[in-house]
Formats: sequence, C-alpha cells, structure tokens
Amino acid sequence: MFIDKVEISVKSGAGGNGCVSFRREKYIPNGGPDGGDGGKGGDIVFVSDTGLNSLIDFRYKKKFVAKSGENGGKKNCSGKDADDLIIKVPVGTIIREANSKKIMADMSQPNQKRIIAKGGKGGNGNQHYATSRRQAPRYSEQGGMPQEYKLILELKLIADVGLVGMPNAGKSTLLSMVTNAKPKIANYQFTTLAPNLGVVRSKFNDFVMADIPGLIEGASHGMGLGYEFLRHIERTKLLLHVVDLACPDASNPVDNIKKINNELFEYSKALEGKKQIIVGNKIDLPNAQKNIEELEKFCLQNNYKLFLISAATNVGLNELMLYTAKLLETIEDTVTFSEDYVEEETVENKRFIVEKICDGYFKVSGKAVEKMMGYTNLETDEGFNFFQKYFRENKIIDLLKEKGMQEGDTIKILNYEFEYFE
Ligand SMILES: Nc1nc2c(ncn2[C@@H]2O[C@H](COP(=O)(O)OP(=O)(O)OP(=O)(O)O)[C@@H](O)[C@H]2O)c(=O)[nH]1
Ligand SMILES: [Mg+2]
Repeated sequence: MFIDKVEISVKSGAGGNGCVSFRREKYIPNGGPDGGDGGKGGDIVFVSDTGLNSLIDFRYKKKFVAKSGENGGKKNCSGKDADDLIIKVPVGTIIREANSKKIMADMSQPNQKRIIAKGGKGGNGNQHYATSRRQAPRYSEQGGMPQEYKLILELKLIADVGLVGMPNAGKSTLLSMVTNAKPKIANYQFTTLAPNLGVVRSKFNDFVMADIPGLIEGASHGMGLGYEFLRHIERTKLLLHVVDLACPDASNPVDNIKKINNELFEYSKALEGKKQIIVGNKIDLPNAQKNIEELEKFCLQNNYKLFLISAATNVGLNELMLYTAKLLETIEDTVTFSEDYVEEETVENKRFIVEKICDGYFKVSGKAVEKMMGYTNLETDEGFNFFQKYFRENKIIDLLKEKGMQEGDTIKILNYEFEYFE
C-alpha cells in the first residue's frame, strides 16, 4: 500500500522541577539553600533521511513522546537533561499543524533537521533565589511545560517530470518504456491507482519521472482518482501532457488537453506557470492521423512544444527524452513550500496577562507574575516594595491604565486582591 499522508501526535518532554532543599551538616544549624536545577525535557526533532521513501512506518506508530527532564536534587545536584526524540521522514515530507493545516516545516532537503516541539526548560533550584535579604527561599521553579501537537505529515514525491493526461492515454506505457519502472498497463481507464516513479537515463543527465492516475473532467472537484495525487506533481519542474491521438470516442485531442489543463489550473495556480510539453501518443494507430493538424495548430498558438510518439512501439521516444533532459537543465528547482505556522501566544508562553473583569476590577496573571509572587513575601515591607517596583518596571501598571484602571480600583493577582493608589 502506498501511504503518503498520515496524522500523528507528538509531545516533547517536560522540564524537570527545581528542588527546594537546605544544606544539612553536623554542627551547622541553618545551612543555605542547595536545591539543584531540573533537567531540560527532550525535543521532538524531525530529520529528513534519503534512505526512506514512504511514510509507511507511521502506519502503526502514531504517537511520539519525548522523555521529561529529571528533577533537581539536594546538594546542588542538577537533574539530567532528557534525550531528544528523533523522527526520521523521507525527503519531501511536509509537516503541518493538523488544526490550522499550516506548514511548520518543509523537509525538502536531505538531512534537514527541525525541532517541532521544544522540550520544557529545567526549573531553577532554590539556590538561585537566595539574596542577602532572603536567605532561605522556599521557592523553586517548576520545569517548563512540554509542547504537544497533532501533525499531518504529507509526502510529496520529488520527481523532475510529471506525466499527466486522461486515463488510458498511455502515461504508464511511456514511463515503462523510458525507465525501468514496471507500472501496470491495460486498456481500460484508471489502471494506475497510485503514482509510479522511474529514473530516465540520458546522455545529458538522469532525471526522475512520475506517472499519476489519469485525470478526468471534474477532477479538481474530486471526480476520479487523479486529484488526490496532483500534489505529487506540484513540485515537478516540467509536465509531459500525454494525449491519445486516436481518441476512441467522439472527443478530440485538443478538447481533451483543454479539459485536463482546466482541472490542473483549478487545482493550483502554480501548475499554470509550469512548463508543459504536449505528447501526442499512439501515432501508430490509423485513427491518429485525422487529429494531427488541429493539434499542431493548437500547440503553435499556445506555444507548446509538440511531440508525436508511439509509446507502445517506441517511436519518437528518444527525441522526446533528449529534449526533456535538455530543457530540464534550463529550469530552476521548483519552489519550496513556505512555512507559515506561527506559534500561538498561549498562557504558557505569555509573561503577563492583564484583563479587565468588570468596572473597577482587574486581573493580572501570566507565568512571570506568578513566579514573582511565589518568591515575594508580601507580609514584609521589603517584599511589598519589591512587588510594587516589579509592577512599575515591567510596565504592568501602564497596561492596567490602558485598560482603564483608576485610583481605588481592585487588582486581583493569584489569590490576592490589592487596591490601587498612585
Ligand atoms: N496502439 C497503441 N496503444 C498504446 C500506446 N501507448 C499505450 N497504448 C495502450 O493504451 C492502453 C492504456 O495504456 P496505459 O499506459 O495503461 O494508459 P494510462 O495513461 O497509464 O492509463 P491510466 O493509468 O488509466 O490513467 C494500453 O492498452 C496500452 O497498451 C501506443 O503508442 N499505441
Ligand atoms: Mg497508468
């Protein structure tokens, strides 16, 4: 089975907690703080590996969780950092955040490395919070939270040349004649059910060619099979548009080319700009001749290079492949996908959150504020002065004023309530 799109979940490791501890030695009654730091949680790291060519490994394993950092210990013992969890994917894999469908990473280069979920930072032990005034801090920092994502992995085959056209046009036959691929060939529509890849060897350069299931009218709205696979050809440098010259039904090659192009361009604007060579196939059949003149005219008008071939009997294939190889050298690598995922500002990563609950009542929260409250003793003058200074220096007062706070209003922080006076 060909798997090219999977949904998985990943979670990095939490940071280890900092430790609260005090030195205990014989004859030293009040030892200083000696709580060690927590270790960092493991990252979730994606690496593109040239040895892989499908996402099949993700069929059974869909959940990836990195280990947490170790907690800090007594006697200044730091917790160990957790190992990162490495996930290998084939080159050409696109990693999307599943809810927004935004692209977090485009693994189009070999051996690319991307951290997708960062491990939590290790928390500081209480030894960091000792000051001349606060010699026995009973506070240590919690380890950072892990990051968790649902991801869609999508594999875009990286072929230089894509074969497109209606079912039964002879795409697979062509691929089988010019590469060592062995696709199924038969005289009925939708013989090809999934893309096939082959390598064309030419005296200029070798290139990769992909055959996708035939397209039909309405494909861009989900008709037929080909649509699902169009994303594979988005990255190709060049399209060979194969058309049956002898169209068995009442249609003719020019109409069929137009139909396919409508579907392609409907699917993606990027395909509109992609170079196409028109390949009229089955020239060996007597019915082929009557359509050639009109097709030549159409190609001339639309600036398409035209080749007339017989894939089955190997007529014109050499010329077509040589031209293709030469043309490829003039086309730059196709665009990579732009990464557009932006990490949301969550409660976790926002330092201060200032909210107006109702008239005269405001709430301040956020990680930084809560941490400060944790190590500030508001019962003492020193502690309270520090708290006020902290609010001024971090411009929290300004933020509150922007929200409309006035003299005498109440501010709630954790379980405390304060009245504000200038
Ligand atoms: N006479 C003749 N028949 C051909 C030629 N090329 C392909 N055919 C026949 O056309 C039929 C379809 O060929 P395929 O290569 O399977 O066509 P396809 O475009 O891959 O079709 P789908 O996979 O269904 O999209 C087969 O019976 C082939 O033998 C040719 O040059 N001349
Ligand atoms: Mg086929």
